[in-house]
Amino acid sequence: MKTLKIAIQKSGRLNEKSVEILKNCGLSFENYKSSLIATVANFPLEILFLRDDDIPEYVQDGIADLGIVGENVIIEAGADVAYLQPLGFGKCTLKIAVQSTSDITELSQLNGKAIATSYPVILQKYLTENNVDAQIRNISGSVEIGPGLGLSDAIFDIVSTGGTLKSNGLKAFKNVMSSEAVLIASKGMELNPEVLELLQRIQSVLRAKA
Ligand code: PRT
Ligand code: ZN
Repeated sequence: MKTLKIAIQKSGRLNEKSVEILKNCGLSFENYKSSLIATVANFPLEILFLRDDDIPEYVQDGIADLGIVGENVIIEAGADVAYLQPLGFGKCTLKIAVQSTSDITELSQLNGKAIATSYPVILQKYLTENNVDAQIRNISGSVEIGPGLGLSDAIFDIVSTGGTLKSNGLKAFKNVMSSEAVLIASKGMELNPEVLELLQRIQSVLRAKA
């Protein structure tokens, strides 16, 4: 029997809930923070602990058979993977925001403006669909400080409570996509018997919670 590999986030917002859902499926493994790989004692499965950004590609390329990652990260990576199950955690919305004093109220007012983001692919697709010609500034973090520093006129980022926007003097302007953590598989692995067994266990954990 082939030992499956599942990639989950090593540390960050999705780590704890990803570990929890696997443990609730009855899987027994040590969650050593320093170890990048854990072997499940009672199921043919190994767990790889990775940066979330690397998970879509690992699954697409079959290095990992399964993965748990935010939908936003999969779409940004353009990964070709099978979606098996939304998991109900890591929920957020990707929004365009402007300074709370800004008079921008229509998308067309972003023409010729600069927008800072760590999600250039998702943003470009949205702007193109809406015929907006704006300059995208791709930065890897702390995009919220962009407008205050004069780096950009707007930002495109993940929002959950809205607290970060508020404390940086920003207001949400457009909702572009909503996202949550999802279980994905390499194309072709969806019908593997162990994958199906694990999927069924995850679905019953989710049903018990609902
Ligand atoms: O180290 P690694 O690369 O693995 O992690 P990371 O730092 O890239 O990601 P991490 O752990 O921050 O987030 C992982 C995933 O959680 C994201 O890809 C989303 O799918 C999901 N998620 C859910 C969020 C949030 N909620 C969220 N609030 N990701 C980030 N945030 C950030 C956001 O970027 C902003 O800075 O939180 C801030 C806003 O939060 P509020 O509550 O103030 O609105
Ligand atoms: Zn990341």
